[in-house]
Amino acid sequence: MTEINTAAETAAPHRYTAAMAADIEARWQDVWDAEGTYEAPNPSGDLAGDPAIAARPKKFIMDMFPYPSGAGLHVGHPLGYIATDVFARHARMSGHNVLHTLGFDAFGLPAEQYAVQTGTHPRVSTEANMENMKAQLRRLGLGHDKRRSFATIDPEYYKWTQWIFLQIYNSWYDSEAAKARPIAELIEQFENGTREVPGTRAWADLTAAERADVLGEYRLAYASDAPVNWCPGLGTVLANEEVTADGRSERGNFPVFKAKLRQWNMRITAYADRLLDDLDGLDWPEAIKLQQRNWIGRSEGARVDFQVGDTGAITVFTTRQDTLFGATYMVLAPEHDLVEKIVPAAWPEGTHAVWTGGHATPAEAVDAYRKQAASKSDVERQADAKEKTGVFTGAYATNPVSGEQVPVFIADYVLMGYGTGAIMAVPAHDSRDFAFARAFELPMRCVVEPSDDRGTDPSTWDDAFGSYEAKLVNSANGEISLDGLGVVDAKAKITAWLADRGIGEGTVNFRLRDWLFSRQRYWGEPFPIVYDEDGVAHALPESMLPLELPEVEDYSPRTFDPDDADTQPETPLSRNEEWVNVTLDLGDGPKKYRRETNTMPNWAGSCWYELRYLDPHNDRKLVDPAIEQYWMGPRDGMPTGGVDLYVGGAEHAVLHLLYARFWSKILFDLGHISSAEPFHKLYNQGMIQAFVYRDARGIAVPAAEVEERDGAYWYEGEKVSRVLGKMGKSLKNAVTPDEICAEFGADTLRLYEMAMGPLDVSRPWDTRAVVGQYRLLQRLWRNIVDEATGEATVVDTAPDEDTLRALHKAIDGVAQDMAGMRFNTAIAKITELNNHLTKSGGAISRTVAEQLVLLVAPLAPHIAEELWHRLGHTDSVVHQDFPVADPAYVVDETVTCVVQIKGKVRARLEVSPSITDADLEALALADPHVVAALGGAEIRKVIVRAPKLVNIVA
Ligand code: ANZ
Repeated sequence: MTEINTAAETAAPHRYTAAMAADIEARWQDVWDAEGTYEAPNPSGDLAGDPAIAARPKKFIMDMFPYPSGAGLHVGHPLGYIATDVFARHARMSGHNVLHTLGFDAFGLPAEQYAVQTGTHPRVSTEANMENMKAQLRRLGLGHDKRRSFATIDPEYYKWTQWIFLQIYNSWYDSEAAKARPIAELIEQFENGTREVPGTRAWADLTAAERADVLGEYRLAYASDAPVNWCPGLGTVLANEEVTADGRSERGNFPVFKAKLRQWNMRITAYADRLLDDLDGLDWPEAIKLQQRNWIGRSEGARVDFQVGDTGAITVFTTRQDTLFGATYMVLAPEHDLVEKIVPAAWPEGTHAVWTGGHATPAEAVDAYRKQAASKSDVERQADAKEKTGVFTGAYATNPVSGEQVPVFIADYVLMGYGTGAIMAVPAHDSRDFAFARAFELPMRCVVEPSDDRGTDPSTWDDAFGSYEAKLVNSANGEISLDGLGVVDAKAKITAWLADRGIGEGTVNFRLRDWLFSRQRYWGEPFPIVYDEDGVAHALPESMLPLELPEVEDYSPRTFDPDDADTQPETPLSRNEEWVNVTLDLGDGPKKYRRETNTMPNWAGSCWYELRYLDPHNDRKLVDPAIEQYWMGPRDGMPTGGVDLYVGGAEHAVLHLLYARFWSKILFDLGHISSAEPFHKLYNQGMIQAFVYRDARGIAVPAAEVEERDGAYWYEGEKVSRVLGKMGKSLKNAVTPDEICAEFGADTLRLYEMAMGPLDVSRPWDTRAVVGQYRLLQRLWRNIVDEATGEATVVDTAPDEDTLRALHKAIDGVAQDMAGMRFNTAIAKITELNNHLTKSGGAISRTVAEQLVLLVAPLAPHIAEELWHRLGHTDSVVHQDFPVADPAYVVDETVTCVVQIKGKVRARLEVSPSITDADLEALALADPHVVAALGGAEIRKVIVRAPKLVNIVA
């Protein structure tokens, strides 16, 4: 405790102190819980309540829910929770039915890593962590509807996560209708012949396994053997979104390799266009929209076929089909299937020595190069600065417009997972191709005339000329000429020409890949899938959900040497024979099955949790349609519906937000919900940063024990350096909300966090500054309560004009700030009003006191509730109407100020009655009439009598 609580307490037993705050806060939290103060009624169902409240306009205000981490909360974590709470309280006081609650995202790697490190079962450690966090959060007085809270690990919750998985598994994307449809409708089309069955045989002639394979090509959740990101260090595969730009795991920072493993995927690529298009209607920060657009990465271009003798054609994807005449060689990704087919037995006559890599045959060269490429990540392979490597396959292809035979290489700068895994190389106009062509002494042809003065001979250039702002040259054969056209027109012309001849077509390519959906971990939702004796997958019927995660002794992931790419994952659930091997009746009598032993990724549970908040106890549906429609359905300005406000960190720009949007769209298509988007408005709060102090060795020292002296920082007598960084245990600078609540109370903490600056800006924590907000609450208290008796000191006489103006200006400003989430300026206005009342002296009017308390209520709800009751009310402040400003007192009253020069009136100014002498003097001297009258004469003296008179002696 600091010196704030002194002996003065004895003289003033009813002063607002930390002890008093603790008492008030605990008392009201209990009352709120007991009375269900924050419960928001649904229009129907088990959470239906007062129909008059359910008839109000609704607001669904949500935070990104927390992981129950072992470290507990530091003061940075609740910044967003406090902000949504203030916003929700204001919305509630402004006539809305407000849904605000918080659950826990409790499956997944972080919780599991913690369990493994501490040697406790993840359920035990996760539940303990949740209890701890719940207590920490409760202390903050957050107005959550607790009936709606849950954790993603609750079987009643993940039953529906599994159910949604089955919906996705049992649907396909109909690209004509541009929506998901039940797989049964596809089967019907195959059966009755309205859709052709891929391959040569009829549906009726296929075995069950063959049918399953065909359907697997359509299902929105499907198993595939495509190369995946394998992370031996974590012992699991990862989604592209979980791999960093330098090819390592986002969690743990281990190397990630490409490996062919059979894994579950979600066909998110089917939704690429809709995920892009619907961004336009969302009220999200532009930066986040841009990140999603880039991640989806829509590229318009063309596919073009290059014939390889009579072996077949190599299809390339290019965004610069206009440069086709300049394609002087080709490159296949080393893993491309065509490579084996085109490689000849021997090097063709006269093959350039640099192209062979010193190998005796093309097959040998290709083999050696493939091995080398496999050990690199996609990012390493694509690094611009890196020297280009590759090898000639021995094959040539025909450029379809120039008719030239161009050599075909394999090189790691071409990726298998993008476009067609093959490119036409245009070294004169693409930098990577330019570098490669230089290294391998390949020809270059300029087909877009450089707009600078480098000329048209690429052999004299330093780099490719890649600009779009130029005209085509050297691009004509007997049938088509692009010469003289701009890039855009040339593209259109060549694309049509290729399409006419059936050797190309315009196409759109996406960077987005399907979402790798299985993990080799214990702590996740089990898949509701079993395999029969032929290995054919079967969905469990809804009646068998939830499929509970078995209690096991050995839940640890099998991890490997992080650098050993040749390892194979082992799922913890597979060690559990009794659980894995089961006899089930799936409708055709009891049979033996083997369960899927992968688990879902931690993103699954957060893909749809907003929906469950709406109707958390429904055991027949994931959400009742009428209830979903009420809280999230489309409405004016929200054509795709969604949560009214979603607050969280910007780090979730792609992962969680993209996955959740994808699931919403599927559920929407299948008719389960009316909102095609989960989150209408997104807001990213800034971070609370903290100073990090480091000793001479660069090691962080405990921030709380550092002293400031003579402008320097000292720890145990040693000078330390100070920089602003993240807050956290590892940097020894974490401050917990518990400490601050103990020292000042939760209301002070709430006010301080909201007052620190604009919500979306990062700000440094400064424990010494917290006391400022504590003092504000003390002054507020003293303005209303007698510190000797504890009684309210207000009087029933009407406030004076000045006070009315101060009050209504504050009301007006605070209301606007609250709606605009500018809580820092709202606090400044409340402080100003409170100071005005302090200065006026004497008891304040009851109406002023009451309205002040109502203004404070969203920000500091405990002290507001206490003062409200001390003012004689018996109902909660939470449900009072927020004050409304009387416009008559809001407009600034002005007075006319006369400006005289040498005794003559030269100007009249309309000014505020409270203007200072200095401001008034400045205003007068800047007035154009005054400037003109002075005509540059030297000013000898200015006499100011604010607000009415300025006298200038020149
Ligand atoms: C010829 C060309 C000429 C290209 C030129 C570019 C400039 P975005 O915009 O990202 O979609 N490309 C295609 N598939 C590739 C793969 N699997 N691995 C590596 N590169 C690939 O990029 C499309 C361009 O990237 C394509 O257009 C292709 O090179 C290359 F002056 O084709 B271009």
